[in-house]
Amino acid sequence: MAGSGKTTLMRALSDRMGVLGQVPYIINADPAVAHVPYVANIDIRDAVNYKEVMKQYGLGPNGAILTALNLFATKFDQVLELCKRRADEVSHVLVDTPGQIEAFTWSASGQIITESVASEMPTCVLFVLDVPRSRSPTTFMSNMLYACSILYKTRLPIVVVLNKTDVAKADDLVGWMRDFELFQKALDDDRDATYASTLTRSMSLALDEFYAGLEVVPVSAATGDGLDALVGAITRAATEFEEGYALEAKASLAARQEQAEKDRAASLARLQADVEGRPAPEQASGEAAPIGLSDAAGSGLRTSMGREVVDALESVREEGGAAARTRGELMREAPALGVFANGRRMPGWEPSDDEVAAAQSAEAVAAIGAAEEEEDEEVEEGEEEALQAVREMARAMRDKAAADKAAEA
Ligand SMILES: Nc1nc2c(ncn2[C@@H]2O[C@H](COP(=O)(O)OP(=O)(O)OP(=O)(O)O)[C@@H](O)[C@H]2O)c(=O)[nH]1
Ligand SMILES: [Mg+2]
Repeated sequence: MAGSGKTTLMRALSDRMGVLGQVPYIINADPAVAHVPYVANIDIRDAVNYKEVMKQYGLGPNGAILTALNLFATKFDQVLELCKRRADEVSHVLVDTPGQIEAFTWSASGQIITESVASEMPTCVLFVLDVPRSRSPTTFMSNMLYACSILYKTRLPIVVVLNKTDVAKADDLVGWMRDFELFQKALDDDRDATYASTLTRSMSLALDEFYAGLEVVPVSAATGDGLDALVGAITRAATEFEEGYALEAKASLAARQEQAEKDRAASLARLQADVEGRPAPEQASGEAAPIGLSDAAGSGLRTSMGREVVDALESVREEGGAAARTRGELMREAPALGVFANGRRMPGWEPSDDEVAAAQSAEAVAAIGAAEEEEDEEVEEGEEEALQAVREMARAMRDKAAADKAAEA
């Protein structure tokens, strides 16, 4: 859900995984996020310039998010290749999604991305809810409806993550999910009984058996509470995936891949037409059109805890977290992505070896600069070693580039 703390949770979860000796690899699939508090190994913003998409295609923020995601999805096979190359080093791949649920769950590109990931590795969906904003029975039920729709759409194991428990306890919500009677009682006690609560009661009768069995974990991304339980739930979901979902996924994958291939071709054709200033070919049926939410949706819904949360996050920063981020920095894939929408090289785009080498050495030099600046701050022991490795790598790259240049001359 928008503003429920997905991005903050990514940071907290990856830090915690680092402490537990796991190596998370993070993909940021939100083109509109201004700042990510974690190291994104693959960042959609390195591939698609969202503001440029708004300008070039005359779109509002939500349309641009969707178009940027479409562009990213057309290149997702390359993203997966990058992930696969890291398979031996990495324990988990975490994907941070855009806030508007429609933009991901109900879009063709969201589906392509989810299915592509699920075709390569055990996959589960973390459905993050904002506890302080979900405490009325009606809101709770609409969230359960969302959870069921995600279940229906993705057919993947779902973990319901009840976030911001530092602000409000999640006991009621867990009780409502697990015990039908408790929820009915809450509805009876609801003083704002209206038409909506009658609808809510009917929905609970129909949906209870679907959501009652879902994994649910209360957490606070700000204080780190509940994260070990979340890691445990993710591990169980992976087993569940392998035992059940994978078989079904494999059976239907071929058909879906064929459809995805068609969508991808149609999307490429439209983009090509756009780039060449021709009228766009007709939209293939079944593919999602840009959603029409008002620009203010999302930002207006956000429960902003701002500074306090940032401070709290800093206070739960642990050794492993810092080391995980340093390790993440070593695996940043920015140069391999390139800005394809902006540079108009999207169709058939492939960076040349020289481009990759140049970008990598520029990156390494930038990493040195950043590392040296960071040295003022307290640098943990493990972090120091990793930084040393970055520096050595960068030095070697620079020396090699200089030697190559000299040899050429
Ligand atoms: N108190 C508290 N605030 C939180 C917690 N997690 C996130 N926040 C705050 O909630 C707001 C939204 O957090 P984000 O991580 O940006 O949420 P998001 O789901 O990624 O937002 P979108 O990507 O825009 O949908 C920020 O102000 C965070 O500081 C938490 O566990 N406790
Ligand atoms: Mg976010």
